[in-house]
Amino acid sequence: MNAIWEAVENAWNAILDLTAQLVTPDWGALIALLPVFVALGVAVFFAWILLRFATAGPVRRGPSRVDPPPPAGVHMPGPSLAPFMAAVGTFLTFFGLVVGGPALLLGIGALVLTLLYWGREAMRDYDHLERPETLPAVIVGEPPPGVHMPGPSFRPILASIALAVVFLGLVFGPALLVAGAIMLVVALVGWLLDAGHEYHAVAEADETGHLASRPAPRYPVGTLVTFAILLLVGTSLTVGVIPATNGDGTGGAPSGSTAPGGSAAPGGSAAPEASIPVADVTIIAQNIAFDVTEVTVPAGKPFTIAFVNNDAGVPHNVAIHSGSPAGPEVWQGEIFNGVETRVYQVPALEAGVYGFICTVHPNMAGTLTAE
Ligand SMILES: [Cu+2]
Repeated sequence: MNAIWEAVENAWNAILDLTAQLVTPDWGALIALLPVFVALGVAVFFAWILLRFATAGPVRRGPSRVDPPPPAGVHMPGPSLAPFMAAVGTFLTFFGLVVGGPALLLGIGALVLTLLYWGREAMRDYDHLERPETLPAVIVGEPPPGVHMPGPSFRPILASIALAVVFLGLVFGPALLVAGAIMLVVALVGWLLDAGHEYHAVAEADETGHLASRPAPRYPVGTLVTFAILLLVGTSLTVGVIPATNGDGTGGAPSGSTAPGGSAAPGGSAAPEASIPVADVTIIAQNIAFDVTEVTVPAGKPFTIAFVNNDAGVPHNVAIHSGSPAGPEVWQGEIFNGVETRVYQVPALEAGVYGFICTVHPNMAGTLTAE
């Protein structure tokens, strides 16, 4: 009896092991195999295409292809190498854009030549076609029966404006990108609705036999105003008129511009004051000198020094020496070029009197008291 029971249990475990591989597969290994699956799919697709070709019946029954004659009054342009040449010219231009220098001139020259060739070919075609005076310069009134012309539309223009803003956003920042995306959605949805109306009108014309052209649209004043507001908001957010970014970037620029002209201490130090981060002590370096010669810090616990280097391109730092500026170094802050502000994290100091100096310029010195 026990033997039978054991056999049943073994069989059941085998079934469980088998199903476990299907229920909880090794996803990592499967994902690593994805390229193989894709390659298999591609191979199957090509095999299928090949099979279709092999089993397809003869398509060309005559000895050679017969060109269908175009209807009267319709002229088909002949075969032309011009598009291929223009493509080569465009490629050479882009190649020149990448490589630069004479290759760019060569590429632009090639493009212009190919386009001129195309234009000459088109002119020859036009001259050969019919004498200009017999051609109607402008189609007056309704198009010929059976031909439907889509009405005029502002949508393409609106979509191009939106697309331009999207590209600006890709260059300048997410705010403009979002504004551009909203504009694009507005323009494209409008376009889609127009196309829908057009389609329904054509379908209706199949019944009635008459299709009235859509009237010229009004100027899209509302949409344009919306676009303008979106652009304005997006630009404001990007430029920083509406504060969304931290003030460090904008604070650094004005202090940099005042530093060269600001020989007077108040004028020079007043500008960056607004952007100095909160710290236990603030020390400003300007004209290769510290603005203070005595600072007091809390003893027995870590503290911070906001160090403002207002000398453009000049390296400064703050280092703490025991006893006096000439004593052995206790701690050294990182040396960096101006104009920049950094907050030093200084480890706890025992109560006492220390000296602080700039490691690069030891004449910049002062007394630091920990208490
Ligand atoms: Cu210095």
